[in-house]
Formats: sequence, C-alpha cells, structure tokens
Amino acid sequence: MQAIHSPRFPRVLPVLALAVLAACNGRGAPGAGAGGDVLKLMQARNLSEQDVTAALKTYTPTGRHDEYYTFASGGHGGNLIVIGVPSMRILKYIGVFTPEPWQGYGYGDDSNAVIAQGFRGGQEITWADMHHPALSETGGEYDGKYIFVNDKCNPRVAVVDLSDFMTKQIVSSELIASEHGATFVTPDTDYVVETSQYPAPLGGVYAPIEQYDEKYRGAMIFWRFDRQKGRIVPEQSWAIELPPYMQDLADCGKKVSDGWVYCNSINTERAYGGVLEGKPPLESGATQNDMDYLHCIHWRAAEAVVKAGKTTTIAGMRVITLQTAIDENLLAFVPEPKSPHGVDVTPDGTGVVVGGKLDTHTTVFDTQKIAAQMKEKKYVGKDPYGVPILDFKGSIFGQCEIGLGPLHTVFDDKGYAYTSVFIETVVAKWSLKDLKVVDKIDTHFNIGHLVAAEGDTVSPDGKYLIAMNKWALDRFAPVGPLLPQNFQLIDISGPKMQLLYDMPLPLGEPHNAQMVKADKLKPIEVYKPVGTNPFTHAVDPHATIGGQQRIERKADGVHVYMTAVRSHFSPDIVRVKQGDTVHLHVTNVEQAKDATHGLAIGGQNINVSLEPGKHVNITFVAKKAGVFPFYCTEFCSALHLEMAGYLLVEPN
Ligand code: RUQ
Ligand code: CUA
Repeated sequence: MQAIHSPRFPRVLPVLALAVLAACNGRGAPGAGAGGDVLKLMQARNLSEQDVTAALKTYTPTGRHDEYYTFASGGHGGNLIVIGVPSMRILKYIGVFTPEPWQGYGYGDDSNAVIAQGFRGGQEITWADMHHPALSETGGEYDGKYIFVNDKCNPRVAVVDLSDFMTKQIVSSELIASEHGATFVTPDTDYVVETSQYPAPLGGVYAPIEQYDEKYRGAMIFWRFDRQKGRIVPEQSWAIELPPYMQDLADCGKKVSDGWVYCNSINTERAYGGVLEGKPPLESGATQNDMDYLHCIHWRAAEAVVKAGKTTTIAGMRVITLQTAIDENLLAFVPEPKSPHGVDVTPDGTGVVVGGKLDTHTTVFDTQKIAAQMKEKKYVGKDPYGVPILDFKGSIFGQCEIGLGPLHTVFDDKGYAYTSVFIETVVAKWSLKDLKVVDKIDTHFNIGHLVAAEGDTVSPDGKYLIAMNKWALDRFAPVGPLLPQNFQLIDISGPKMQLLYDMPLPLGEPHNAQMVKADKLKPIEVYKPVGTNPFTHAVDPHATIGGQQRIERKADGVHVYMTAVRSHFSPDIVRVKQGDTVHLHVTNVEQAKDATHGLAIGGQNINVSLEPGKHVNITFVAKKAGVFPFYCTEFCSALHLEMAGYLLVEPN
C-alpha cells in the first residue's frame, strides 16, 4: 500500500482501505486491486475517510430504491418536491398551486379547475409561498395516503393524492388574509389545521389600521377531511376566532394530548408599524414583551360547540367567536419566551417544545399540566380580550439551554430531540429526559426547519435528518446573486451526528418537509380502467376507447374524441372553423407501465400528460385561422417523432 502524504488523510485511513478491500473481496468480483483503486481515487479527488464513509452511506446503485421519501415544500415555486433518502435524488415535482407543464397540470380542463379553486377574490393566483407539508396520519402514524400543503401568502390548503402524486383539491377561505400555522393534521386526519398569521378584519373586509385592536383578528381554521372521498369538505369545516396577535406555527396533540392543538404567537404587543407616521417599525414594536402566548385549544371540545350550533358564519365559514371560545373554556394562553417560532409535540404527546427566536432555550410545556389547570380553571390572569392565562412555571417540564435562536424540533426513536438553532447555525441534539444537549453539528448555513425520518409522528425512526438551510454561501459553484437553498442530510443513527450530503434546492425556499418510510406508499402504476379521469377517479364520460374515435359538432362546439397509443393519435386530422370552441377528449389507451404520451398543440398554450390509461379533457377556442401541428411530447417509441397530426383552422 502506498503511503499518502496529505493533511486530509489521517492515520486511520488504512483501516478504511482494508475495510473497502475486504468488502470488495467479499463480493468476489473486483479482487485485490480494488482497494488500491479506491485509495488512488480518494487521493485524486482529495477525499478523507469521513467523506468516503458519507459517500458509502448515501450511494444508491442503479436499480436500487431509497428507503425514505422526503416531501419538501417548493416554497415560492408553489410545488411539492419528492426526494429519495438517503440518495437525495429528486424523484418528482408535483404541481400544486402553480401550473406544471410536464404533468400537464394547469393545461387541461380538470387541472385548470383545481388551480382555479385557489383563486381568491376573483384574482388569478399562479404562485404560492408554500411552507409546511403534512402527511395524512392514522393513529398518529403516517399512512402514506395523502399530503396537505399550505400557501402562506394567499391562505390556501391543497390536497395531494399519493396514489398518483397529483393535486386533487385546493380550498381557501376569505375568513383570513394570510396564514402560517398550516398544514398540521390531527392524529387521524379528521382535520387539517390552518392558522392565520397577519391579523386582518375577518371575512376580507376593510377597517382602518387604527382599529387594529378592535377590528383585526386572527383565526384557526379546522378543515374537515373526508378520507373516503379524499377531499376536504368546506361545509363541514369551522374556525375559532383569535385575538389580533400574529399566530405562528401550530401542532396537534397526540396520544395523551389528542384533542388539543397548540399554536405560537408573536407580536402580542399588537404593533402594526407606521415608520413614516412617527411609529416604531413593526419588528421593533413587536419585540417589546419578554413573553408571548402559547395558544392551547381544545379542538375536540370546540367541535362539540360547533355541533351545538354556537357559531356565527363569516365568509361562509362557521366561526366560534372569541367570546364563545372563552365562555366554553376552549382556549387558554401560557406565556412563552421571546419571539417563539417552532412548536412541536413530543412523540408521546406529553410535551410541547417551543423555540424562541431571540431566546437561548427550548421550553418544554407539559400538555397534562395545561389540561388539568384548564379543567380546574386555575388561571393567573387574562389578556386584554379576556382569554385566560395559565402560570408559566406551573405549565412546563423545564427548559434546555440550547444556544441562540432555536426554531424547530423533531424527534428520534431513542428519546432525543433535534432542534434547529438559527443564529448559531447548528442542529442541537438533546435529551428529552434530562433536557441536556449531548451533541451539536454545524449546518451550512442558517438552518430553518429540519426533518427527521417520521420525526413528528408517535414513533419516529431516527436514522436520517435533513437540515433545511436558508443560505448556501460558498457551498456550490456560483450561479449569480440568487443562491439555492442547501439541504444537508445528516446521519442520526449513532451518538454523534454525521453530515452525509449537501443538496442544492434551486426552486424556492422550501421551509419544511416530511420524511416517510418508502414502503408505506403504494402508488398506482397505470390508470385503471382505461379512460380514468384522475380528478374524479372514474372513467370519464368522454373517455374514448379504440373504435370510438370521432369528431362531432354540437351546440357548444366541436368535440374531438381521440385516442393516443404508440405511435399515433386518432384522429390525426382535426378540421374546425375559426372561432369554434374545440373540446378535445383524449384517452391514452395503453396499460403498459411508463408508456406516457404528451399532447401539445402549437399556438394554444396546451400541453397535457397522458399517462397509461389516463383521460384528459381540453377546451380551447380556435381564435386564429391557420395550420397548427400537434404532436406527442414524451419520447414514447422509435416512431415518437411521427406521433403527430394537424389542427386545421379554416378561416371564416
Ligand atoms: S417557517 S424557518 Cu415553518 Cu414558515 Cu420556520
Ligand atoms: Cu407518444 Cu411520443
């Protein structure tokens, strides 16, 4: 073995080399030469033993699948990013609030209709500030069926079906004007929680900002999810009015705290800015108090209040007024330290971990003490709106000295919590039992959220954690002033955390993610039966099977019943008149896995994806006379280029 003279090669290197050699020999093929090759490679690429271990822990040979899926919010992109762990390979972008041309999402009638569900106040909205995805749960465990995502800017919640990884529904209420504490699910996904962030008059009406205290309000919406239908039912949903603090993140109780939801707040000072009007800027006005309020809401009791009809309706939403919430003992506050951000319920449901952005501790609140004091109405005061306040000391387990700027916390299977510490830019691992930090690892840089394998369920897996860093600085080759975010994969299976992989995320600020065991998902391979409309989960009334292709002129325009199969469309000549409304009904009649076609038409802003068995309806007006070739946009076969036809628009 050759000696290696490099500061990056510590003395322990030969141990690794031997291990690699042994491993290679164990598999028989490469023989004794392989170890030497590995050493040469390491030298040539200037890799340390740590680098090579990290590589071995993430490398996934061709054909092998990842152990976990991570679903990361796509931030400004308004889409959801599916990533395999540990390889960190991107598997899919799912269009949610934003059109996604590859999936044809936003370029056909049914998907256009889904995106349009998210338009607010008559305004088309084709972007989103997506923050927090939440997988559906059964008994507090991910069940692999659905994932929900939110839009902070234009308060909306979307339902993504994990049978085909497609967005099926968007709901939005004019009750609130922005949100942040979304999406979080109750342990059996009865409800998806969405909480407003910036207070505004409820219902989208106007009130002068000077009437902030009297007229501006927050609210928490409980969107009812119908698992059978796989849809949110707005008519069965309801909300609770909250004081005009800026409600921040939320989390649902589990096990012993099932039936509760906890939500942070900032700006209990109720500052609203006015720098040009002689007032302090919003952010300095909002950071005067040492404590803000953890909102503790008994949603199960609130549900009974809704069923008893004690609500008023605002913007079509049934709302429990703040006064009713107080009268019915549904809501109490516990003081929480400085500018709290993350709120995360422990796997056993006994604790709620809160990180204060301007604090050096995480605080663990005791869900059982809170519930007991609320039951006995043991309150120590009231806020200006009459909401009862619990004693801080009497409501906590304790605090962990963690470092400056703790944000979010996830959990493992060994009783440890992992908190992102923004200002110190580390992940801190600490024991839930004695509230002591046991390990810290640097992140690059400015970590926001973090996600661990099933790390917010009742039974976290440990193993992997991803630090979602806001800044990348020098980590990647420069790409101009707008830099990607940096996802860092960290091995948390041993006593010391180990950094494994850096992955640039160049679409938007991803905020949060969910990591689920891959075998919990059972996605379909093709749409069955042929002609299935993914948005109705049934054979589309316009589905076209072989032999039924035709063109019919009806009162509402020209209907084209078309099939796609390798390697032709039928019909392949479509004749219409200028000004005709054209309804294309296209079925991919194939049932072979991955035999996807696309259909694009020049001059019409149309491209749809036709996965095997799928049916798509497309409506457009042939405004311009001319000859418009259409063709298949997926390289489906040797004769893919020949999979084409003509739309002939005859002039008037
Ligand atoms: S945010 S970095 Cu969840 Cu929207 Cu904390
Ligand atoms: Cu069908 Cu290319």
